[in-house]
Amino acid sequence: MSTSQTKYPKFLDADFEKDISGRITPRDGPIVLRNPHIDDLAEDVLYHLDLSDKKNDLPAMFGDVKFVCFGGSPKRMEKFAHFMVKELNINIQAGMTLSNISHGSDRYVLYKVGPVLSVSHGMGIPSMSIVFHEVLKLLYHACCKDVKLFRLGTSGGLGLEPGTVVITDAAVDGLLRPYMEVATLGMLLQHPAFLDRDLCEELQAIGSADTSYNTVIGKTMCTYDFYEGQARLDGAFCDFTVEDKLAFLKRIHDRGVLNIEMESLCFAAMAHRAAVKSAIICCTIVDRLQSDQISASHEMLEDWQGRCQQIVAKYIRRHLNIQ
Ligand code: R2B
Ligand code: URA
Repeated sequence: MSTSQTKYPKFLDADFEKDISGRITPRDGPIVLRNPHIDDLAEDVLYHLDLSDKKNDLPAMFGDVKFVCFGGSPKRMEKFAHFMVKELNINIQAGMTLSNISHGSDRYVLYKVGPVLSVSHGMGIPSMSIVFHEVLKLLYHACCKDVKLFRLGTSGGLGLEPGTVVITDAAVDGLLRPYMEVATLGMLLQHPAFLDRDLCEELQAIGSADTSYNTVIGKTMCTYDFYEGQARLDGAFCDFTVEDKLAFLKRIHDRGVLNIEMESLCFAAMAHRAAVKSAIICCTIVDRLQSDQISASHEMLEDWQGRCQQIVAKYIRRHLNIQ
């Protein structure tokens, strides 16, 4: 089996605008699927979301969606949905309540609050990949336009005070490579993980208005593991020394990596491939140059995660002209 990079077959090369380096320019407009097979399906079952383009009227349910906010934990995304109800001044009538639209699947949660979807993605690239495929198809079937995607998450920071907000301008893998490698038909395909610079800067400007914490832009390293993959000494296994760990973390820090988490590469690569504007905004919950263990209190963690939610909510309100 070949492990070299392979060119996409012609039919997948949708005519998105690209710059000289091959970077697809993210753009507004309808969601385009780079898959000619979808329209041949008699029914498209979005299995992990418990939705289908035949059994559900997806344009009626989701046609007005403009912002999709992803986050790891189902509880956190439920909380974010309730937070957005307040932020968007949505009036939930007596006897009505927000409900998890994907409750029949038990894999992910999906809440809709006006034009905002709040979706959980679980932990790691495989889990992120599944929900991203299905959410993108959902947006396509629903004929959504001008959609922006956000990942709100937690991460380990490098030389940053815990609670700092990091906005990712490029996601890299554990070897500092700026693409996600996917084994496809026995070949390794490389999908570049670029993000939209304008969106990064707008979010940073919003975050920087609150001077009680720092909001910074930089590279995010995405790993396939929380422990050895992130140079932790406190997993069940470890074959390296304290010095090895620190030398690695300092080396990646010198190359511009500000934080480490587990989904950015997939999220950025899939959004880039779809030419959809997207951003990754994570709080740091530990300084990895100081510690491996996460020992902040529950209240502290909630407070730090709330910072990302508030920045994204302010962005959404601004773009919906809500004062
Ligand atoms: C951040 O936190 C999780 C691991 O604790 C993982 O999903 C990530 O990216
Ligand atoms: N999430 C990660 O993946 N790593 C950390 O160190 C903290 C949160």
